Amino acid sequence: LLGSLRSSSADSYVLSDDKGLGRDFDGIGGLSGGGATSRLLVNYPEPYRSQILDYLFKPNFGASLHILKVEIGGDGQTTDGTEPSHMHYEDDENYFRGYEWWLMKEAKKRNPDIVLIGLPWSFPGWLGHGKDWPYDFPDVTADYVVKWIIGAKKYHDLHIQYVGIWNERNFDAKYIKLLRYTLDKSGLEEVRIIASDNLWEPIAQSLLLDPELSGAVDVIGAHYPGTNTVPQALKTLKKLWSSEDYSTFNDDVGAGCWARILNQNYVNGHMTSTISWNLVASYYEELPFGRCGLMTAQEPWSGNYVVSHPIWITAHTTQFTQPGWTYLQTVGHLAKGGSYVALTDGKGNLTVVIETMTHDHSVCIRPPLPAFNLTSQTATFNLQGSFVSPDKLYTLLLLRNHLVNGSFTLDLAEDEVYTLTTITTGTKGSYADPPPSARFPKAYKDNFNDPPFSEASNFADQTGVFEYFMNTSDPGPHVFTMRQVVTQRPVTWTADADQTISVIGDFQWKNLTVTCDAFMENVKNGGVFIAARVSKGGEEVRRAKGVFFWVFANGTYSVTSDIGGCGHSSLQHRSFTWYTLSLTVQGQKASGTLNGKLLWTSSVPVEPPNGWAAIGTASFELAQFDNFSVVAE
Ligand code: 147
Ligand code: CA
Repeated sequence: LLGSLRSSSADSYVLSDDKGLGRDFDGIGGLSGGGATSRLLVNYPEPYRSQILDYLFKPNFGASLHILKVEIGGDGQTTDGTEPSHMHYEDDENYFRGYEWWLMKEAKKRNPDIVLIGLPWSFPGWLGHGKDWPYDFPDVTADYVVKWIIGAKKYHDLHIQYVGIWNERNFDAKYIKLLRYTLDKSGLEEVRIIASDNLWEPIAQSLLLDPELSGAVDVIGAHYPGTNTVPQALKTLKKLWSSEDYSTFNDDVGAGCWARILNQNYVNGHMTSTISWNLVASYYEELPFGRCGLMTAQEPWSGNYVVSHPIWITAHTTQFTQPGWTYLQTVGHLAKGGSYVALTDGKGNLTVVIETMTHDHSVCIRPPLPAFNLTSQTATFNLQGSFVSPDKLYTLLLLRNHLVNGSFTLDLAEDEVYTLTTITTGTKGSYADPPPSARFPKAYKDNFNDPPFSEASNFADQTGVFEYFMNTSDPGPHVFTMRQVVTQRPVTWTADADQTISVIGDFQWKNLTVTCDAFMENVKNGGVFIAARVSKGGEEVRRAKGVFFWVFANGTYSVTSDIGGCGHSSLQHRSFTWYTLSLTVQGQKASGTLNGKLLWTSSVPVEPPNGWAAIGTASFELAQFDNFSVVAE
């Protein structure tokens, strides 16, 4: 490093608190959900699962995140799957569904100070009373959300510090006020409200015009702000957050995006928190936004995971600052491109983060990034104000290198992040390499008898919610099953299918046999399917193609090439009993058996040539599944 110290031709910058400080820093976070982005994480075997959690949350180890934001599951499709609601039905309450409770507890175990945030995307259908809208009965919605916060405390000892309104959808001023009122009267005065997890407007203007609304809201959360805010938002004097950002493939360009926005969201946009969608890419890569997480953990069957570069970009800020620190006013752009921020704990500690990301190596998924130039450069930072008081000599740690000085000069290369800090506890944590990557097993079985979570391993619900179920009255072999439990179309966030579907396996599968026992609880209008070569999930689930074998309670069956397909063939089978369905797809031929007897053979379209296996129902209805198996070539 000494070799890089220069005295001439350097641009100089002041780091000082002479004129006071800037805004309070609120932390860097990751978002699990919106939706089902942590689905596969929970199925990882130990020690890999704990290692992944350490890379995300353990202080002074990896990303060491300050904030965990989670989806308040609402039974609807929310990007990469559905997450279960704590109230599937109006008279139902259960705070042990899904994996977000578990994830929050694991995060808190590692970092007791982690800030927790909840935000709904979809809501269960009953809450809309038949309308695809959560605000006609705002008291019902407020009560529903507050119950989730109370449940977090009561059943998991989790203190939710912030709650949002409706992700990237309309807000309703009356609802926000009612939410504030409901929180307060439930003894949750300290829970703060973020609004509106969309654009800066119209929430900023609404806050300026409505003092009561302004009194209810603590933080303006904007999504993908492109590092900028708007004058009206600044005028509110509220905290400004990038409450969802990043969403970029986690290669080096994704890491560059993350580095640039972590600094510039404050430098340009006065934002004091940035939250990554998503926390960890733990969903089938072929679902929407594959690998758009801070790291990748999408292979619980192999144990393989990848500590991607955004983890270490995060560490550059998170390991050397904490929520409660304060930005200096002396932050800004570098003369030849890039930016620097400085933060202090007010007790003499100082952290400076410098990023020099070039345009092409820091493009995020959105919004478009205007052109800019950046070259390598030499920068001198002059420490002033309390940072040069004679009794304090700062040891600034440039990752592994030390320099002691009242001013320092650095050669800054392109596409780098530099942290200079008085904090000496940071480390680049590591574990031995995880097992090598492997495809999903070609022979796979689940009898659903041994529930590790509320949902079966590796099944990724794309519409509806499939949960472990116990038939206490069943005398036969189907005591423990998996049951589709959503009986009404949710208040949707995106285009859920009209059928329910859970996908599993290797998207590359072409030739395979899928077998599953199924039981229709809807004696009159029920219908179930098993499928192969399923081509789509997430927000495109309505357009899923594949080979679908349906059996209906009215005694008919059908074979279709897409999830919405119709066409019934008659068959005399009894309803209200268990069936064993089996589907074999081989090249352009398919066949189906019912209870072991060949029922049909058919040719199948060339497209799609491959895809997941799946199970599901013909509508939002109760149905059970058991003894699922796949044998793939
Ligand atoms: C966000 C959602 O909030 C997340 O659940 C997830 O879907 C994420 C994926 O990038 O995106 O939704 C957005 C969708 C589109 C835009 C912005 C956010 N957009 O086109 O600007
Ligand atoms: Ca079973």
